[in-house]
Amino acid sequence: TQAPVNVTVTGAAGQIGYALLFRIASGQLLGADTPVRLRLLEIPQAVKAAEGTAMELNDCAFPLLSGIDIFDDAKQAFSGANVALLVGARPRAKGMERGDLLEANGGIFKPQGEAINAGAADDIRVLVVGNPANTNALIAQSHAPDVPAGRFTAMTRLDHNRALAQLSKKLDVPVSEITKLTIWGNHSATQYPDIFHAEVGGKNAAEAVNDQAWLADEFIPTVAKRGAAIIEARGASSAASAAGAAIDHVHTWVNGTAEGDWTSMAIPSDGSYGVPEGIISSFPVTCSGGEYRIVQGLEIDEFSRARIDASVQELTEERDAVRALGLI
Ligand code: NAX
Repeated sequence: TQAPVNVTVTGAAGQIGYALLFRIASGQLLGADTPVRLRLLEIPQAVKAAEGTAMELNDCAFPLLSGIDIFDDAKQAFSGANVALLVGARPRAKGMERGDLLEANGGIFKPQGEAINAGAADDIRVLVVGNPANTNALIAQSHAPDVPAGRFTAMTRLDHNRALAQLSKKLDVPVSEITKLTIWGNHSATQYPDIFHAEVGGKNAAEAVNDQAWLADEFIPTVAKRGAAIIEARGASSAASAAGAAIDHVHTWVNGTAEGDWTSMAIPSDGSYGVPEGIISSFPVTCSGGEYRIVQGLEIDEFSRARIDASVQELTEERDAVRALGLI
């Protein structure tokens, strides 16, 4: 049997953590043959709650769960980590300016990047879920100079899955028939869900929809503002769907995309599609052998170009802001 894979999860006592940990422990993150060891990181005030979750995890008697350790120290939590899910973050409080928000998160993601640099395993793969996810990933990445930059990613898979769900409803087809959908840019309201290259049962999705007004006035805003709609309805932000997307992101990264399909991941840009090198922006990617690769050669029309540029502009502004604050 295989040696257990160390999975570090931050924000373990939060609502996404509660939805995520049981799925990791059951084998859905890395596969049904891979034992996992959980390393949970929380702030001191939430360690007790994390211990409660660990009790429940033990009570599930998951055959693949080989142990749980709980920490309030980042260096210890990331020691030996093969996979790191950075979920804990500082939410925007009332009246908080963007600079304050970025600074507060810098105080979390800078030491976590340093801890990953100091002690994570050589094959470490990082997914940042905590918002502002793309820029938090950039902060962590810039403090881990010995880790290949591409190992730091941020989550737009929830946006991708939301777009799949909306398109599936519109065309009355199962999500399993939709391929090659793309989220471009930032995990924020400026994100651009692109269906122009997507296919439905082998046909072009935009042609199948054939409704530009729906695309511009319903589909794109519905996907981009789905998080707010969930809060409005549920009285709490997305948790199980966010956890599901985190599972999907890592599972796809490790196990690969299906032939003829791709997914969306926010990754350090290599300059593809005019996205400035180094910012962590969402792209269409294929995964194979544990590596991702940006899908090249897609034609980007004016409609898409303007939307990609707007989201990328927001990311460069966030990067400039954290740079001015000395966080990267
Ligand atoms: P909760 O507030 O329920 O949980 C966050 C947990 O993080 C808390 O238990 C807190 O104690 C812990 N935490 C705070 N600072 C920490 C630190 N320095 N080290 C370790 N743990 C720390 O939030 P939850 O609903 O679980 O959401 C977590 C994050 O995911 C938020 O930033 C949220 O905005 C973000 N989201 C990102 C999404 C995405 O698609 N990228 C979608 C869902 C979600 O909104």
